[in-house]
Amino acid sequence: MSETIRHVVMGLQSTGKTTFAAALWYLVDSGQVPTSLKRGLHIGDHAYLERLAQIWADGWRVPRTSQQELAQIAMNLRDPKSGSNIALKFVDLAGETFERAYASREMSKDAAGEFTDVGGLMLFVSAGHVRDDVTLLDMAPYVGDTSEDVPEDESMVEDFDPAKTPRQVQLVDLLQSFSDVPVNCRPEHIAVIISAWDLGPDHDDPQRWLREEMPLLDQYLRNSRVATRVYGVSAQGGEVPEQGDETGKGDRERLLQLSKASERIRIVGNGASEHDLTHPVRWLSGLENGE
Ligand SMILES: Nc1nc2c(ncn2[C@@H]2O[C@H](COP(=O)(O)OP(=O)(O)O)[C@@H](O)[C@H]2O)c(=O)[nH]1
Ligand SMILES: [Mg+2]
Repeated sequence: MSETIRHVVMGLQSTGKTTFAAALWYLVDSGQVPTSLKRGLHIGDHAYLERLAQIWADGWRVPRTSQQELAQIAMNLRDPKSGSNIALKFVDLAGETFERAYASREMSKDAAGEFTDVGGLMLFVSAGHVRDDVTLLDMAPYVGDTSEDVPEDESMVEDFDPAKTPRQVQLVDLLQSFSDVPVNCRPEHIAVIISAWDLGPDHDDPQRWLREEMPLLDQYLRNSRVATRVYGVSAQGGEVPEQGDETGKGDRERLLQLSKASERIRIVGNGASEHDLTHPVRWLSGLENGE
């Protein structure tokens, strides 16, 4: 049997990774709509994934995951055309883990080990986050002359908080430092997944979104030797409430009316068919050539 191709899913907190895992599992498990990859060999304990997929199918937000829980998310997929087996592993950089690593340049061996010898990387960012890279230069036209405003009182100066570093800066730093020893994360392909695409722009060009909203990350990826693609994904299909919140806010009722829950899912870019979340995974695996 052919060797398993291994990919890692990563992104800062709250970028839609768990929701994507739940929707992807539901999609391949239910077989309601055609997908390029199918559910693969059974690995590990699926109970947790099944629970997440059920919460997703019932139209609730997936619960926030602890670091331990997320480490359990692993999924096998199979390419029916080539017979290849593909393993997807979801790694959550718990806010604290990464903030600490960003500032201290230290990371646990276990966490770092997840990124060694990966074939492809799925990198999550969210279209639902407000911009976090406004600088003093952007603000200057609105605040007038600040050249005299050097604070004399030390208590006026705030300490540097790595958590407030713009997300794209953290991601570029992460990709750059992980590519080197000791982590040696050198994927052949990177698929950038822009989640919450339903909250995103009024166009359907995820490449353009990345260029306009995260220009630093965009430039970094363009100038790297790694083949990169950008997809926009709405794994929830809209805004849904926390489990048990019956106030009827958001899009839950509309979403529940669709007879096939898989049809809530939307993915755009690179010729993916409307609901097929496995499209980027197949490309990451180098299985798209020769079609
Ligand atoms: N509108 C919308 N929100 C989403 C979508 N996917 C995830 N979210 C929201 O984004 C937040 C973070 O999602 P989650 O999957 O927990 O992110 P994680 O921390 O990366 O695992 C949650 O509030 C989700 O409800 C989507 O497709 N559309
Ligand atoms: Mg999560």
